[in-house]
Amino acid sequence: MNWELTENGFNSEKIAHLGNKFLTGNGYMGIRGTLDEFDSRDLVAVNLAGIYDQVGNSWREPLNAPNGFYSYLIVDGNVLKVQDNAPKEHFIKLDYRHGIFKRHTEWTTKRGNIVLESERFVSMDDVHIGVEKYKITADFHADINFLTGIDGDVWDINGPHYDEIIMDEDDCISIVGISHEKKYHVAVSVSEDENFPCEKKIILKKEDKKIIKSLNFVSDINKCYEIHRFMAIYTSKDCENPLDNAKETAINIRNKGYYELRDEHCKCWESIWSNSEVEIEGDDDAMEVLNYSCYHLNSISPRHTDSLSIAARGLSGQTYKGAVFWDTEMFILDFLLMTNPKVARNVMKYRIDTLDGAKEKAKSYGYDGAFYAWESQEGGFDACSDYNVTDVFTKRPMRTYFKDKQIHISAAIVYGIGRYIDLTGDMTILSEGGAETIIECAKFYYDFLLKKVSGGYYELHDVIGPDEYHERVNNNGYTNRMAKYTFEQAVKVIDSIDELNEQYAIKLCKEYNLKQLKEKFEMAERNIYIPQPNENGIIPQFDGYFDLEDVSVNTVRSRLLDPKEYWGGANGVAAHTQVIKQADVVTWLTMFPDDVSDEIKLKNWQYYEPRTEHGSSLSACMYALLACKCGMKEKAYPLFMKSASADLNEGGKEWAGLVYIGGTHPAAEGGAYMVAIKGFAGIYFEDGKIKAKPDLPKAWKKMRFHICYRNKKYKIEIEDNNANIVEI
Ligand code: IFM
Repeated sequence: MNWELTENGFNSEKIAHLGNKFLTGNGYMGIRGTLDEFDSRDLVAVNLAGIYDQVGNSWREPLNAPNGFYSYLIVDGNVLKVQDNAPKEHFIKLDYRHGIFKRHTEWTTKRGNIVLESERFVSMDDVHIGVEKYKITADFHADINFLTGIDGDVWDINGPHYDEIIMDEDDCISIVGISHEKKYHVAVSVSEDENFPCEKKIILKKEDKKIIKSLNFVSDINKCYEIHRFMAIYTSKDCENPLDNAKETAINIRNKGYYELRDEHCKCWESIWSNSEVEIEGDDDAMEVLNYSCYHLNSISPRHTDSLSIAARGLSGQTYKGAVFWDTEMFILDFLLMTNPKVARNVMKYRIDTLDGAKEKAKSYGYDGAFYAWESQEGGFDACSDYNVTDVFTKRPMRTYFKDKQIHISAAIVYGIGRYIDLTGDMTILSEGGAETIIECAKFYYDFLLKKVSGGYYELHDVIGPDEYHERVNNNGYTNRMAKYTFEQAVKVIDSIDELNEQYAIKLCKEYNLKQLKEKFEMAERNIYIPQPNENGIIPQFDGYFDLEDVSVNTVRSRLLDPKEYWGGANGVAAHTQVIKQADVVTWLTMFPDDVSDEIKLKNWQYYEPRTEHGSSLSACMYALLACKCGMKEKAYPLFMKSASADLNEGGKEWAGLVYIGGTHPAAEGGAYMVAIKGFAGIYFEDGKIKAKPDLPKAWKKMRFHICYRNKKYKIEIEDNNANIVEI
C-alpha cells in the first residue's frame, strides 16, 4: 500500500484544503500542511489541544502557537516564496505512515536553478517538539540568505489572542505569546544545528511579531546544504515556566539530532500502527482511504494526558471553536477503544471531569442533573452561541437552538461510558466519577420529561435531533431512545453500587436517595414514549414529520436563493419539508438494531436515505453501517468511501461567508473505521467474547486487523466471510 500523498504544482486556491489534507499532529499540537514561507494569510496554524482564549464578544477558540517553522529564501536579492515567485517545479508529500510532511521546490533565477527541499514532523515520542530539515542546492554560486524564525503573527478566526509577544534570544530564539483573556503563556523556542557546512554569517532580526535569523552564505555549485531546526512548545497549562522548558528542550533535542529524533518518532508510529492498521487485499483504494482516516485519528489522539477529548475539527485549526461535540462518543470512540483504550479512557475522563460544567448548564435552564455542552471547551463550558449562523440575506445573526435543544448530547456521554466499560471491562471509571455522571444525566432527562396524563406516556418536547434542520420538535425518536438508554444505565449503576470503590459508594449514598432515584428512572424507562413504525413500517423522526412536504433533496436545493443559505431554522428551505440534514432515525437503528426487525430497518433506510442531504460529514457512515446490517454492502460501500475520503477530496464546505469553517473531519474518519470493522467485518461483542458476521465488499479478498478487547489484543483475519480471531 502506498502510504504517501503527493500534490504536484502550486495553486493558491488549494491552500485551505491542502492545509487540512497534509496535516501532521501528535495529539498535543497539529500543524497544518502549509509551506515554510506561508504566514497567517495562508492559514498557517500550530493548533494546540485543550487551551482556549476569548477576545471581546467573539467566540472563545483554541490557541494557535507562534509558528516555529517559518522560513524562506532570498537568492541574489530575490525573495523566493511560491505565492509571489512561481516555481519551476513544486510538490508536497505526506508520509502518513509516519506523519512526515515534505516539500520540494525548484525556482529558476537569472543565474541558475535553486532547489529547496524540506521535511518536518511533530514528534510522537515527545509531544512538545517538532523538527525540520532543509536542503538547499543551487547549480550556480548563489548568494543565499536563508531566513528562518518564529512567526508570532498567528492566524486566528477571532483574534488576535496574544496581547503581548515577548522575544528572547540566546542559544536559541524564542517567542512567548501572552493570551488576552486567560493570560496563558505560550512559549516556542527554536534551535538549529551548530555545524553548518560552510562559512556563514548570522543576522538576527526582530520585525513586528517575528524573530528571524538570516543565514547568509555563497553556495558552491551543486553542493547540498543541510540545515536542521529543533522546535519546542510549552504553555502555562503544561508547566510553571514554559519559556524555560521550551528553551531547555529546544537545546537538548539538538544534541540528539534530526535523524535520531526521526527514528524515535517513526518507532512510535510503528507501534501505533501495530494496533490500528487495517489491511484489505483486493481493494487498494479502500485500504488507503481507510488507513489515511486512521492516520488522522492517530494524529489527534491525546496520549499525553489523562483527561482531554478530541475537537470536532481535530487539530486543524479554530473552526467549530475547537470544541468537543457528540462526534467523540458516537463516532470516534469505537476507534479509540479498539486501537488505544487508554486514549478512550482519557476522552471519557474529560467528560467526567467536566460534569460540573454540565450541571451548571442544566441549572441555567432551570433543570436538574447534567446537560452537557453542545460545543464543549475547558471545564465543560458550552461555546455554542445563541446565534450560531449568519443569515446570508440580512447578514444578521440568526437565533439557532443547537445549544439549548440538542439534549441528546448528555445521552452520548452515558453511551460513551457504557461502551468504554463494555469493551474494556474497566469498571474503575465508574468510581472515578462515571457513576455520578450517568446518574446526573438521567436526572436531567427525568426533569425534562413531560407526562401526558391521558396516555400515561412520558415525552420529550421542544428538542433538536441529530438532523439539525428541524428545530424544536417533539419526540425526536433518536433523542427519546437515547434518554431511555440513559435511564437503563442509571438503574444499572445504582444496582451495582456495591461493586464500586467503597469510599465512592458511601459518597454516592450520602449524596443521593438512590432508592427513590431508581424508582423514578425505572418508571421513566418503562414509560418514555418511543415512536413506532407506521402502517408502512416507517418511524416518524418526530411528531408531525409525515405532515411535512415530501419533496426531494434536489427540489429543496433548487429553491435556494443563495448557495450559502442555511437550510434549517425557522425560515430554512428544508424546515417545512421531510428533507433532513443527516442520519437521525437511521442513527437510532444503527445504535440499537434489536429495537426493530430487519424488515423495518430496511424500510427506514430506504425511506430516509433519499430524503437526506448528507449535509454533515457525520451522515454517510451511519447510513453505511445500517446498510451493512440490512445486507446491502453494495449500498454501504460508496457511503463508506465517502466517509473515509472526507479529508482527501476537495469540495467540502470550507467557507461560510467570510468565516473559514473547513478543517479535518474526525467523526467521518471514525465512522469509516466503524463501517469497516463493525459493518463489513461484522465485529461485535457478546458474552465477553469477540464475534463476527463478516460480509465483505466483493473486491475485498481478505481483511486483516488487530483490536483490543478487555485488556487483550486480538489479530483478526477475514477471508471468504469467515473470521479467524486469535488472541496475541
Ligand atoms: O456534531 C456535528 C453535528 O451533528 C452536525 N454539525 C457539525 C457538528 C460537528 O461535527
